[in-house]
Amino acid sequence: MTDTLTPVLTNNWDAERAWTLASYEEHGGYAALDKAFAMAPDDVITAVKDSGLRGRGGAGFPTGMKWGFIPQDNPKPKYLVVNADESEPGTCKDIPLMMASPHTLVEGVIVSSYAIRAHTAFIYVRGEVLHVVRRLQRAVQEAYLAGHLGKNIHGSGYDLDLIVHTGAGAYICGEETALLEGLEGRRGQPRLRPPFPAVAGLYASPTVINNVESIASVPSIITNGAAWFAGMGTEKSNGYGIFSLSGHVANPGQYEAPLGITLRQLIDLAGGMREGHELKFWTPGGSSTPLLTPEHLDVPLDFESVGAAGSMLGTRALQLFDETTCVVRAVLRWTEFYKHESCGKCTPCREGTWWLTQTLAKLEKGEGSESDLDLLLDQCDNILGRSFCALGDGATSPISSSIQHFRDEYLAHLSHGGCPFDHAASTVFA
Ligand code: L3W
Ligand code: SF4
Repeated sequence: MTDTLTPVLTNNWDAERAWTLASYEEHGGYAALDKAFAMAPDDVITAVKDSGLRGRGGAGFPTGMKWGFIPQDNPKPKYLVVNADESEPGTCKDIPLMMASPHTLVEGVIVSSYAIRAHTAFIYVRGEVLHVVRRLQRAVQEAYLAGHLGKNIHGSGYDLDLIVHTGAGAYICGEETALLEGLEGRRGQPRLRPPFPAVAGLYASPTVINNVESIASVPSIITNGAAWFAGMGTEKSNGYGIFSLSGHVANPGQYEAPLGITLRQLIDLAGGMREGHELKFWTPGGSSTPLLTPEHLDVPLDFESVGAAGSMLGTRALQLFDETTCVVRAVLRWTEFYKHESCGKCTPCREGTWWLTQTLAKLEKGEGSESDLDLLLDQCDNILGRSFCALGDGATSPISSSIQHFRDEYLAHLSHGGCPFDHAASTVFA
């Protein structure tokens, strides 16, 4: 564990015009390319495996292992797709990364595509963030003009085309197979897995899909070596990651640190909670990860420890709420989001998220009775593990965890005949 920051991805974010090719190259950018091209593609995969890098999009699947699943004896083209559809409530790391340093991602795409022997790569960006789309398009154009993309990159004989594709603003398109449906021009709904995309992905060809931060981490691993990356973090959760602090903290923002840092340490680095207030509950990785409380302030923020504490590390979207926030209202707002974003493909999620909002809204207004809490948990039970994709499961996380930790607050709504909180004091979910 550490109480210091390790800026790698965020290192040059404050540099003048950090997003330009000139600035990126001035700070050592694109140096990983020649190093990677001097290696056999399989050796690049081995380096990423040895680094211990695990997917930064929420699930933590080992990146090098995923790349190793690409069947190289399959004659079909191979594709790399970057999942830049960041939409999980509270998650706000990939968009700042792409705005501040789009070339880190482009360089990562080139090295990663070379490793899996892809000659076409896509960055799938959520449609609402036009400023990010424009910045990426400009970076890709600069990279082509400088010979970092296109034919015979750096004289290596390796060719790569990179296409920036915009989504149409559906949260479900962050699910990797729904994203592929969208990329192929169809309605974004998840596909059955297996087959996993590594075997049959885009246009039924072997496809690696990785999160922005995962791919952006690859150049530093190639430049500094697998051992350097593996030497940070914890035994099973190696390296560094961007922790996004939002909500009732003095200095919200991006804090890049080794995995295993605790929320207590991060709050100290962020100047504490807002003055005069105390932490009440928090999400470790966006609203799909079960809520934690001040009891968990010293849990190392790595995949294993957060799991053992009853939640998930997820995207390290640390949303902090102080004692002025009504947990029932917060959970209702998140549940309305899941209801709105449910793609409608499967009944437990499509119908279940509607029922969850009905029951929660009733409780939040202080109507109903204690038995509605059991009804709510029963509704969660009929969604969790019975839905087609992780959206349905995720929708139940804030509800079941809030009842586990804050049952009394739900009951207080019933005895008070409505919400006992002054929402204006909270400033979030007001
Ligand atoms: C080949 C196998 N590939 C697994 C691959 C799979 C995928 C990766 C992880 O959901 C979670 C979700 C959100 N052969 C394989 C294989 N793979 N077995 O490994 O797969 P999986 O199913 O564990 O997770 P997922 O479908 O990627 C991600 C949670 O993260 N989350 C994050 C949300 C983040 C956003 C955002 O805005 N960025 O939406 C938060 O908790 O709920 O549970 O590539 O193909 N045998
Ligand atoms: Fe669609 Fe929800 Fe079913 Fe996922 S769980 S397939 S989002 S309806």
